[in-house]
Amino acid sequence: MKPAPPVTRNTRRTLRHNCPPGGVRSTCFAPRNLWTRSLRAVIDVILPVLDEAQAIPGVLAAMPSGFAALVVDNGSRDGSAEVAARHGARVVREPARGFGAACFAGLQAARSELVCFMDCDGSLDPRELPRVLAPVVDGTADLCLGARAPLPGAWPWHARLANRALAVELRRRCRVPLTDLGPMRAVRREALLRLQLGDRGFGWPLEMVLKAAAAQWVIREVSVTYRPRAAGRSKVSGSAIGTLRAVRDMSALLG
Ligand SMILES: Nc1nc2c(ncn2[C@@H]2O[C@H](COP(=O)(O)OP(=O)(O)O)[C@@H](O)[C@H]2O)c(=O)[nH]1
Ligand SMILES: [Mg+2]
Repeated sequence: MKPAPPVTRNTRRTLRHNCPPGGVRSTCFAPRNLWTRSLRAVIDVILPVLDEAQAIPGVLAAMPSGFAALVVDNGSRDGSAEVAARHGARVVREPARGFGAACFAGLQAARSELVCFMDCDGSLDPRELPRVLAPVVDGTADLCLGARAPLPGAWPWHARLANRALAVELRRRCRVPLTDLGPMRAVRREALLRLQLGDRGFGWPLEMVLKAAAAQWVIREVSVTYRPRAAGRSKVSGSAIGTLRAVRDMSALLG
């Protein structure tokens, strides 16, 4: 497969201008009856991992039946890949660094018709995956996100504020009905590949929503519990460097 093109100034302009003027569609591209068979298929769950050796066993143990963990590691130094393999996950090692690079590698390696994404730090409960997947299965959404309902201490205030502001901006620009840009997601694999996401850093989650909206996908969200990470250290919103990188990558997409 050809690598996705980088996000250029032109792509950004296209993203801005392609947001549907009348807002998102209310009927999904996928016909409803098409997905009934997917309920019986195993769903690949793409888990980007960077130094999560302590959290991985708990996350994998909570994976519901019908969902298969696909861990993508690109640079862990704590043996995360080995721990994940020992606990039953399929492991992909991606040489290119970056959060988006890991998500993209997982998407390419996945085999199921529908795929899910989630963080692997114990902050999200895999047992909530079926609820996030359901709108895609029943054909009422092309992309469904878990909107995080945080437990005390789960979310640094600055990250929560930034996320809400981003969701407001998305609603304003693209009329995407989201309150949060959450990491637990469900989507059709081939459709997502066709969106040709180009960001390989922390802009990946935002670019997914922007391009989905531009393609007039039906985007929905369901509430999911957000807990403090089980162990280890935050690489994104809980770290100054991670936050700066996320702001840089997302700002580049919003132009
Ligand atoms: N493979 C990979 N995973 C990453 C990278 N950065 C973050 N992650 C993973 O992405 C998920 C979210 O990161 P996290 O550190 O929890 O960010 P936070 O939720 O904003 O604090 C976790 O599963 C991390 O291990 C990266 O560069 N590569
Ligand atoms: Mg986290």
